Amino acid sequence: MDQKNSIDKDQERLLEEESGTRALVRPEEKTKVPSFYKVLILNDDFTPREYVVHVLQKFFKKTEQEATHLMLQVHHKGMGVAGVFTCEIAETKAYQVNEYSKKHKYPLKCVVEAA
Ligand code: TYC
Repeated sequence: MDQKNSIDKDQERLLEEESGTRALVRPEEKTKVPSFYKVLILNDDFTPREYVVHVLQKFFKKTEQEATHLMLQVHHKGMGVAGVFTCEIAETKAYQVNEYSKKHKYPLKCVVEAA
């Protein structure tokens, strides 16, 4: 049983103890924990370094220094985390970067992975 479920059960037991009856009422609105997704940026042999820095600044709001550092990490290690977002935002960022790079005729790619 996961933690959320076991908390629900505890709450149910408390309600029963307080009222001396079986609980018919469960907490109405269950708050959902959002899932997070990483946008990975992949290395390739053709995209210019300055363009990668530009993309990281434009789409991931990195400073020039942060963007340069991440670009070099990706260049040496093969990939890096450009950002962590909820599912829809992560998919949108990756799509925007990939389309933008196609338009500029560079093979730069972003992919989304569960965080
Ligand atoms: N490897 C590229 C080059 O040498 C630079 C680069 C870095 C490309 C990071 C993509 O995500 C990337 N021009």
